[in-house]
Amino acid sequence: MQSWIPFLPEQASTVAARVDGLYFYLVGLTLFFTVLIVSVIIFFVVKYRRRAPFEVPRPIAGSIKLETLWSVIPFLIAMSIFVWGASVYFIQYRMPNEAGMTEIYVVGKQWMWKFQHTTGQREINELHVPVGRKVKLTMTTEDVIHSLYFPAFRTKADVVPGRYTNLWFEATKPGRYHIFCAEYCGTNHSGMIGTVVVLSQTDFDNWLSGNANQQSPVAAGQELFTTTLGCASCHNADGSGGRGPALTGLFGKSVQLSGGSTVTADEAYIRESIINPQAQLVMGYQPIMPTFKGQLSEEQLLHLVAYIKSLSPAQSSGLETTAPARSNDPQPGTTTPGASSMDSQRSNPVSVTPPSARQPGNNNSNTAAPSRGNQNRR
Ligand code: HEC
Ligand SMILES: [Cu+2]
Repeated sequence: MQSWIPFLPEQASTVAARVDGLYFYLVGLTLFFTVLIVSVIIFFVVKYRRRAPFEVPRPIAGSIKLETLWSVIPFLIAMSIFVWGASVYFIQYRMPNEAGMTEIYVVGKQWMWKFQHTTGQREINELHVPVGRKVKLTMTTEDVIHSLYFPAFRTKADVVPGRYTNLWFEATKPGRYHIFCAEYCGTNHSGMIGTVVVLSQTDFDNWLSGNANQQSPVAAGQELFTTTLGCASCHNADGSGGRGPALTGLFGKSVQLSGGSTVTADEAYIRESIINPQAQLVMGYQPIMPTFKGQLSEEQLLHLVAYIKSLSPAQSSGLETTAPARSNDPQPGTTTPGASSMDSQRSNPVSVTPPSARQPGNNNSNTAAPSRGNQNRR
């Protein structure tokens, strides 16, 4: 299809052909009706042209048969688009709940894409993935809304401040394909591009081992948890409880909240528990956990989430990309972290976070707007 008309990017994922099929159906329908209507217009213009200066046309009383027909046919056509579209949508956006998916963490930022593999390898504006394996992306952004778009895979999803979204794909052809940001995000939006490099499984394994000297997200999260942030003074590092609840087996479990409601502990819930612990109090516990808002970068938060997930045997969450976040905080990206960390000290009788725990890279957390000033930070 690609070769004779350079109309669409290469089809390089399992959903690409389905998306294109739907697309061609829509284009075909549009062409068919355009041609039909234009021909009928021309035909009628000629056939019913005025032949005499004072000609009066014959009145038409209407036709039930005709009216039913021109209601029912468009209805069926519209429904066929709906059913077909919905089925492709669900295949594309429902996260396959499979063990052994390649997991990748994504943080968008004005104006770059940062990727991290579960084995620790970091990449900027370049992403290496294996062919023929399902890849799950867990994504967020440090500043404004961006949208991660892989044209050759026919898939894209927004990344939203304060929220995790997910995307999956399975590449079918080794090669190099475009990555775009598909959401206008400021001056250099058009430069927020990259390359996804699809490798055979052996090449991918080689690539991974060639870049293997980096700390994995789980290890980084564990370090934050036990030493840097002192979470372990309340939640024991082995996962058993202390002043705070046990975190072993938390991920995927449903949690009883103090209001009596329950919530499933997914990535968004864990993030919220760290950023805004008072928002959803676990039943039977006092609100003594300090907020860590403004003290952690999105990457560090992802590392903590990865570590807490690793304390649970079943890893895949089945989150959908469109799952709404439960955040009570409408725009965490634009709050003033300095002010909230002052709050945290007031509402926090047992502050266990020494000032030195702040990462040097995060000192900017005292400035209000994270976007403009720090674009060269990392
Ligand atoms: C001062 C003690 C304390 C510290 C320090 C602390 N927590 Fe907590 N944490 C608690 C308490 C108490 C709760 C239960 C009440 C609540 O939900 O806020 C809790 C709840 C949680 C929950 C939700 C648990 C569940 O069962 O739903 C998570 C996740 C969590 N903490 C992670 C962390 C992380 C990560 C850190 C370090 C960045 C941390 N905590 C630091 C006391 C603490
Ligand atoms: Cu962008």
